[in-house]
Amino acid sequence: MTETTKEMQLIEWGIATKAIPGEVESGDQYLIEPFPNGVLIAVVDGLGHGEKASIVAKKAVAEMKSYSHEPVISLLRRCHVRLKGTRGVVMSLVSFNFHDGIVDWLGVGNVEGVLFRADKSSNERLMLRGGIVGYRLPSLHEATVPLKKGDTLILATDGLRSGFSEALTRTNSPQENADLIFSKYSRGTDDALVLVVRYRN
Ligand SMILES: [Mn+2]
Repeated sequence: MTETTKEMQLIEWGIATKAIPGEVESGDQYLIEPFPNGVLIAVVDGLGHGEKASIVAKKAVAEMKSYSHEPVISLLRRCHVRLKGTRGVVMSLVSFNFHDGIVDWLGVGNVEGVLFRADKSSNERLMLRGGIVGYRLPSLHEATVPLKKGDTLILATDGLRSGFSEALTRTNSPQENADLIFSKYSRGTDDALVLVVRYRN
């Protein structure tokens, strides 16, 4: 067992994604990368769509992969520096810290994030700030909320209509929920991606 395999076993996740009709490559990309006592989860939407957007989004994902243990603000700044001179991306970053039982999260642009409480207390919504990573960053403030077993995170790009989180069904697996949300809320006019991650009981 590698050092961070146990962190991946603490989560269960599902993904549904599709490129805009007529394109093979999608500008919507994601990352799930463990680190000691945690997991970094990110969804990146390259501006525009198709191959050119995909190349830029994959650059951001590759940049974060080696530094998954770092605070989300520093990861976002790394991506900003790496993507200077490109068309840029919007992105949301979520860091699960199992040791402290917290989530740190941060979003620039419009990749929406919702954290569903297993205990059915009110859900948390990721605060998004306007900007384009690689071009112009807003002032960055991460938010921190508690993380408990059974909580479910949903991240979705603007290829899905808002309100997608209403489709979440608690008895479904993350993959079933990703497929359900995608089928109900995908616009079909842009690259689209929804990622569902559950902290196992
Ligand atoms: Mn988009």
